[in-house]
Amino acid sequence: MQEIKSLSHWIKASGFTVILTGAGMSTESGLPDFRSKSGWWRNIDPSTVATVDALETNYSLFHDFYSMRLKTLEACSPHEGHYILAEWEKRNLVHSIVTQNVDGFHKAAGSSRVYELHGSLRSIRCSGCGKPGTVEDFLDRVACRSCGERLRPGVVLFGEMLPQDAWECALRDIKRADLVIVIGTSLQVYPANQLPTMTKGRAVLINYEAYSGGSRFDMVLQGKARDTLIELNRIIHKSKVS
Ligand code: BV8
Repeated sequence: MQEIKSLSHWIKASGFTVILTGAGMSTESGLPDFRSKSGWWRNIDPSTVATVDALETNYSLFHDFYSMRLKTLEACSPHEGHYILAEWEKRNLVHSIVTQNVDGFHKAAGSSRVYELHGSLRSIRCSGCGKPGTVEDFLDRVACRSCGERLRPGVVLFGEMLPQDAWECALRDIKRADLVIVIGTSLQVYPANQLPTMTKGRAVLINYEAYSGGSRFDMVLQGKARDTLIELNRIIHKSKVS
C-alpha cells in the first residue's frame, strides 16, 4: 500500500516524532476498548461508574467495574506493536509516547518516555489521604491502612483534572513534533482529543474504524494497530538494509 510506504519515509525523515495512543492500541492484547461494539461501555454508562460521584456514592459498582478491569489486565500483556514502538524509541525514530491508556503496556514493553494522560489502573491510592495502596487490598475491599478511607485506582475519572506533569510534557512534545502518529482512539475524550490539532507537523491517524471527527489528518490509515506497525517496521528495516 503506497500510503504506508510514504508514512515509513515520513518516520525516517522526521526529527521529532510523537505517538498518541488510545484503547485501540491494546485490543490486540486482549483488552476491550471503550466505545466499540465490544467495548467496556457497551452496557455500562461511563458517567455512572468512571466518576468521583460513583466512587463516593456507589462504591460497590465502582469497585466491581475496576476490579474487573484489573483482573482482565492481569491476564493480558503488551503485543508486538508495543515492542516495535519501544524499539523505535531506542533507534531515535520516536521521541515520546502520549497515551490515554491506563494499562501500562508501553512502559512494560520498554518505552521510557511515556506520558500517561489518564493515569494508571495498577497505581492504587487512598481516595482520602492519597497514600499508595496495593492492588490486592483494593481487590479485597480493604480500607486504607493509614486513614480507613476507600481505595481507588490511580486513573483520571471524568471531571477530574489530568496529571499536570503528563499533560504539560505531552503538550510540549506535540507542539514541537514534526510528525504525530495517532493510533487506536476515537478522539472522543477532552482534552486529549485536542492534541492532534496542536502540532505544527504532520498528523497521521491509524485506526480500525473510519474516523468521522473534526481533526484534520495528513494521512488516515484504516487498519489494526499491531498489523500496521509490523508492516511499517518491515518496510523501515528493509529500506535500512538496502
Ligand atoms: C477534564 C476513566 C478538566 C479511566 C476515562 C461535554 C463535551 C465535551 C467534553 C466534556 C463534556 N462534558 C465533560 C467533558 C470533559 C470530559 C470528556 O471529554 N467527556 C467526553 C466523554 C464527553 N473529560 C474529562 O472529564 C477529563 N477531565 O476535562 O478536566 C480539564 C480541562 C482542561 C485541561 C485539563 C482538565 C478527564 C477525562 C477522563 C479520562 N478517563 N475513563 C478508565 O476507566 O479507564 S476516559 C476513557 O476514554 C479511557 O480513559 C480512554 O483512555 C478514553 C479515550 O477512549 P479511547 O482510547 O479513544 O477508546 P475508544 O474505545 O473510544 O476508541 C478506541 C478506537 O480504537 C476506536 O475508534 C476503535 O475503532 C479503534 N480500535 C479498536 N481496536 C483497534 C483499533 N484501532 C486500531 N487497531 C485496533 N486493533
